[in-house]
Amino acid sequence: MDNYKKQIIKLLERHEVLLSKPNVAKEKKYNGIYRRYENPILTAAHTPVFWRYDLDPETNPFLMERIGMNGAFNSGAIKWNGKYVLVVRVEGDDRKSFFAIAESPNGIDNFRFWDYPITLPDVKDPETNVYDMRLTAHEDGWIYGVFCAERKDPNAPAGDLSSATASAGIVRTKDLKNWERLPDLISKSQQRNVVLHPEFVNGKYALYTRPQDGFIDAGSGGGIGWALIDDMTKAVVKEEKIINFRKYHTIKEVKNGEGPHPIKTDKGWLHLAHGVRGCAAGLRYVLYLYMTDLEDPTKIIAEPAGHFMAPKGDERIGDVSNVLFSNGWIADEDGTVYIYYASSDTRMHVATSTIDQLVDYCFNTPADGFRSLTSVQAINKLVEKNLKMIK
Ligand code: BGC
Ligand code: BMA
Repeated sequence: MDNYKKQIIKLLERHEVLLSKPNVAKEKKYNGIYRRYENPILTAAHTPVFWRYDLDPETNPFLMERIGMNGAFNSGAIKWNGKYVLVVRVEGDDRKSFFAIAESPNGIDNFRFWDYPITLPDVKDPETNVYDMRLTAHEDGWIYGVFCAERKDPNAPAGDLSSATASAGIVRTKDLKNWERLPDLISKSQQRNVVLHPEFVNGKYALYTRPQDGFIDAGSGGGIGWALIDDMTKAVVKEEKIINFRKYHTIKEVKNGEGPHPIKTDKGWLHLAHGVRGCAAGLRYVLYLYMTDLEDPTKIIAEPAGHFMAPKGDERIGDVSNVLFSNGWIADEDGTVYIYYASSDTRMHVATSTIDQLVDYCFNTPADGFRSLTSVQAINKLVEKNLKMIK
């Protein structure tokens, strides 16, 4: 065998070692709420060798990487034909994001990308960049993907090459292979983090929205919104109300957004969201949970104070440091919840819990009193009760 072939075999073997590495829970760090795992489940290095290398000795005599991958993060998730399937935001070295499917037999390791990334059909006004798809198997029979479609701001002054507009792109599929592109959501404000609720509400589709005045600035509005939509094939936000607000001196002071669609439980809809605050290090993204009423999904019935998960250890560092972001989770029939979260716009991780634990967390973690004093009062109450138990 010639040397070139041997090098290719070595590349593929090393890749296989990475993909098949078993993942185990960090039991020692278990906080009673969820388990983190030792290894990221997906990184740029998990993308197929044949996406990155030209394997032809004629055209690539040095066997160099031709198309570099920069990250694999912010993934939508769905259980599909018994497999744990992610629609991953892959970002190339060229800063363009695209979607690609990776699947695992057990939800915690052995994630493998399908051979080709998803080629999205275009809409009339083609976007520059796409990212952060939320998947919803809707009761209408379609699987929808709602994602952010970003374009250069046509009204930006000459020389400003950074201002952009964000809108919600929409696709649907029945098999995760053929994707039908629908027109982008029409809304008077910019929209990122738009998520389709899985059930009809009053006979209409329901969207969690995140209206913003500008691309980064929430402006006077912001918060997680709610809008009823007549027709997903020409979706228009007519009326929008904020159901989960930003608030001074909380983990969601600057912005917040819905993660994946909420999970239906006996006690209400269980939501996973992200909250953002500004600090000297830049924006800090953390995850939080809240619950809404089963009959009225716009009514908050529980919201624990603070973050549910924040970047820890290696998670803190990456392309955009100090970020945890999640737009995918899977609730299994046995009540296990697989939380797929990304760290620092670089890699994907999984954490596991159960519906019962997450619901208990939501109802029994003290709510925010919004002052240092109220936080101390919450601690005192617990101390008083506990001391009676142990003394
Ligand atoms: C990036 C996103 C980011 C957004 C707002 C986009 O250009 O691709 O990752 O969320 O800007 O900062
Ligand atoms: C956002 C999100 C994510 C990203 C985060 C941090 O606004 O939509 O794409 O993880 O910024 O860069």
